[in-house]
Amino acid sequence: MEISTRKKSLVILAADLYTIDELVNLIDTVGPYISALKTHVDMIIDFDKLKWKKVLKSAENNDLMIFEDRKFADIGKISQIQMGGIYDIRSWADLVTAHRISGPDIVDGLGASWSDVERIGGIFLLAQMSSRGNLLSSEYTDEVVNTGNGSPHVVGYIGNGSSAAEISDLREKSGDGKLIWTPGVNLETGVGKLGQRYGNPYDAIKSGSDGIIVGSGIYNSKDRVESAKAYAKASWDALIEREDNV
Ligand code: S5P
Repeated sequence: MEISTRKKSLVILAADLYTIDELVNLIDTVGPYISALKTHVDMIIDFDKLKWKKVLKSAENNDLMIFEDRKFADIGKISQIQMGGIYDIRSWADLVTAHRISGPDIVDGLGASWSDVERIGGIFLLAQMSSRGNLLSSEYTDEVVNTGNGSPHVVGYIGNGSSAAEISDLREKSGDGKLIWTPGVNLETGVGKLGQRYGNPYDAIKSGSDGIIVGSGIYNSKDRVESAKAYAKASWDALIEREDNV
């Protein structure tokens, strides 16, 4: 939120591109208008630990936290080990996503993996999803919030950005102590590819989201800078209006 306030942007960039150079180019282009960088490191076809440092450097230069959207889901002990491995996520990610499906201990496993390398990081638990037909029921969301609100490792929740009603519901359940970040937002709302659903970024923030996760809406647009600015403005205007109404 401090970075968001400095940049007047609640945009988390979903940088879903396939090569390190493309990624660096995208970050350096829209960096000033976003507040965090979301990666899928296992999508990168030319991953190399040394070359990856270019991405980390670019994120640092642009004042961005790094959010690896690995969606960990295994038992606590295995998730802890998976934070290492070939990508060594624990050594560079500030934030990661995790499912609550295997039980509450996954959050301690992930927390321990950062301790293993003397770092601290935060977890976003998937409380809702934007894709149609997902199995994250309202009762499941309750369990996610129970775990998350009771854990110092969990800094927030992923909510369904395509539905203002679901975001309000999640905000009511989670209270004010955790962040809600929402994918499934696009200035052109509607249906995306392969079951992705979209809602409006302004509506998402007005309903209680603290960060909009935007991918194709920025990297697929003809003018990435203008597009990133438009998402930043929509998100910031909505936050100001929301806080004015409190
Ligand atoms: O429910 C979800 C959770 C996530 S983290 N729905 C999602 O779409 N995401 C992620 O958000 C997804 O992995 C992708 O990186 C991004 C959405 O991309 P866009 O191109 O649809 O904006």
